[in-house]
Amino acid sequence: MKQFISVKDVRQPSELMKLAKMLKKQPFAHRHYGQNKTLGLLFFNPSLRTRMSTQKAALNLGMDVMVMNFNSDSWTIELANGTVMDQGTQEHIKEAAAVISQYCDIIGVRTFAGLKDVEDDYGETILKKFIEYASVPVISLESATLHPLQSLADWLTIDEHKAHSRPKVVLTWAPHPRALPQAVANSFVQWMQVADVDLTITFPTGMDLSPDFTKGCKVTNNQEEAFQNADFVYAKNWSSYSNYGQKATGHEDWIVTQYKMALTNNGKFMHCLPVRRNVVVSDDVLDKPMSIVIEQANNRTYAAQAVLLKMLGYEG
Ligand code: AN0
Ligand code: CP
Repeated sequence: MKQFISVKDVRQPSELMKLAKMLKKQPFAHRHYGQNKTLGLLFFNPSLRTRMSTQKAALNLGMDVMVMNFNSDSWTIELANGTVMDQGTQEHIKEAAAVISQYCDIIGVRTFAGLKDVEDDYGETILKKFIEYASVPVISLESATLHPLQSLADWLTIDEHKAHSRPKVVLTWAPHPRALPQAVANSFVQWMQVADVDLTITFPTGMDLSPDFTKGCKVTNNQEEAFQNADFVYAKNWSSYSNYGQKATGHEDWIVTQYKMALTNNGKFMHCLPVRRNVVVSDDVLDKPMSIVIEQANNRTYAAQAVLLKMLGYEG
C-alpha cells in the first residue's frame, strides 16, 4: 500500500478489517516488520486519539516514531507553486516533504478542512502536495474530507458488537457549538458502503453531506424514524455541504438521549470523540453500557497497526 487516504486505496477492505481484528489479539506478533523503520506523524491540528493510538500502533510493530506539530513547532509552510516567498511563509512544502522523507519510512499527516472554500477542501491541497513531494508512503490522520483510520476502527467495533448479520447502522447529525468538518461522516459513509450493513443517514434539512458520498444511501430528515430498530447509532456533527461550512442553529433537539436510544433495537451508541457532553449526547447515554465509544478509541490502535503493517510489506 503506497498511500492510505481513502477506502479506495485498499484492495480488499474487509481483509484489512480482519487484519486489525487479528492484531488486536496478537499486537506484538509482527515486531520484526517495524525494526529499524521510522514513522513520522505531522499534525497541522490538535489530536488526542490519532496521535497516541498511531504512536502505539507503531511501537507495537517495533517502529520508532517522531511527532511534529506544524502549527507551533515548525516553519510556516508555503503550498502554492511559483510564489515569491517574501511574506509570512518560511519553507515550501516541496523541501519540507522531501526532507521529512529522508528521516521517515512512512509519513502520517493530519490537516482539517478550512470550511471556507469547498474546492480547496475537497481538492485536499495539503495532503496531495505531501503525497506529491514525499518519496515515502503517506497515511491520512484525518484530512479535509476523510478520516479513514477512524472509519476502519469504527467498522472493527461494529463487527465486534453486532448481534446479527447486516446490522442497521444509523449515522445521525448532532448539534455542536462550532462548525466542524464533514470528514468523519463522509469517511464513515464510504466505509459502511463496503461493509455488510444496512446504513441510514439522518440530518436536519440543510445540513446535508456531499452527494458524492450520500449517493445511493437511505437519507431522512426524521431522526426518530431513522432510530427505529437501529443496532448502532453513530452521532457526529458536521457543517453544511450545500451552504458550505455553515453551522446549524436551532437544532439543539437533535441531541442523542436515552429516550431516543429507547427507539432502537437495544442499539449501541458510537462517536469518534472528542464529544461535547449534553450537547451532542446526554450523560444518560454516554455513561451507560450502550455506549461503546471507549472501545472505538481502543480500536484506533489496531486499525493504524493494520495499515502500517501493510505499508511495511506484510502480505498475509
Ligand atoms: C474534529 C472533526 O469533527 O473533524 C475531529 C474529530 C476526530 N472534531 C472537532 O474538532 C471537535
Ligand atoms: N477521533 C479522533 O480522531 O480523535 P483526535 O482528534 O483526538 O485524534
